Amino acid sequence: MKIGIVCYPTFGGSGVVATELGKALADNGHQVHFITYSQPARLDFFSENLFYHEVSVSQYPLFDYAPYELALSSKMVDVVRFENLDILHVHYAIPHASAAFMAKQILATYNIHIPVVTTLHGTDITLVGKDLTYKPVVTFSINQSDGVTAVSEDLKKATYAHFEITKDIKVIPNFIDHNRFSLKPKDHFKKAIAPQGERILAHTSNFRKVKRTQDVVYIFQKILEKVPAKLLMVGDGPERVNCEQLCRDLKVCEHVRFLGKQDAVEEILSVSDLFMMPSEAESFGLAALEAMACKVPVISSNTGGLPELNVDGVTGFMDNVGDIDGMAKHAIHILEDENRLNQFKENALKRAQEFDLNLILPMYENFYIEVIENN
Ligand code: GMT
Repeated sequence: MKIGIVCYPTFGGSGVVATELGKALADNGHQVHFITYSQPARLDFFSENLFYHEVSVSQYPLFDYAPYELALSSKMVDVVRFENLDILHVHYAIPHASAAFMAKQILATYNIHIPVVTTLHGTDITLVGKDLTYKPVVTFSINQSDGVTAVSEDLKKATYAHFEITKDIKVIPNFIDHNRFSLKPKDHFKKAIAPQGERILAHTSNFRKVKRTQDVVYIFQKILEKVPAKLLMVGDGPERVNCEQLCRDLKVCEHVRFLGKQDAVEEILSVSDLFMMPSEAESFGLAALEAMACKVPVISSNTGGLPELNVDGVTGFMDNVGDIDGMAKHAIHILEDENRLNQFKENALKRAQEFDLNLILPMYENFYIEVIENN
């Protein structure tokens, strides 16, 4: 198939999923055309089946807000027409689904009928999408998509709850490439971080409010009272400064490292004993799956799609959002006993294998075929 993929080209979960999906489809012999405003973060190599079309927005003094969505629709029209695409797959509803709708209408005037698949990722529904500023457009463009997928059952339920959706939504969970995310021998790195054999805890996110990153620091302080440990905070975003300040206030700075945005997250996860995801909302929790694939158990909140990934008492534990004491207690329970920790690590990997790329990729391929045939 010739597939157009539209996504945010950033480190965010939806962009990562879209890019990894495109790469895997290309490896499987499909021709994949990325349509975004800059080269996706994980697409920095050459492959004969991968193409990248940059959307550039012309500036004009009249524009306080340059019309990105129009530039995107125009680029979609261009790529579909001249590359003869079979299907457009847009990730994150805003504004990609509505831009695709417009492109579809324009293409129809050329007698080209391109089916559009929209994948809902989370905040496009639970946070931004249900805001009245965007809701009518989001509802309309989801209903106008020829196929709709969501990354968890919970997100599917939330979509039906918040919007008047007339379409079937197919759940296709996120996936992991075990070739990249697996336990790597990084003992020298582990020794440098934890010279006395301390346990290593990790958190990776975009440090937005929804991630409750300060909870990570509060939980860590409680763990430190019982178990010698170090904390690695990976990523960057608006909450990072508050977390740094909190570390100073709680006097735990010497045990915490803020590593900023990192490409080789799998290397950091490879030296970690426990991953923390206390998010307020999380439609899937891709970062937790990446950790589990590197044999790292997860302490998380029990919100959104996380119960579909993290198995309570098996691959980690889940507590209510904001239950810092509960999460600390469960973390200590895992960390204080070597055998127990090893069992949780094994369980985490086993669970992650259920989300192997090779199992999930055919679900997308079959869905594309179904949508194309019904178009
Ligand atoms: O987590 C974020 O803030 C980024 C966001 C995105 O759309 O890039 O992530 C969402 O999509 C990911 C990939 O499907 C999911 O794993 C995340 O759980 C989801 N985030 C939220 O629902 C908050």
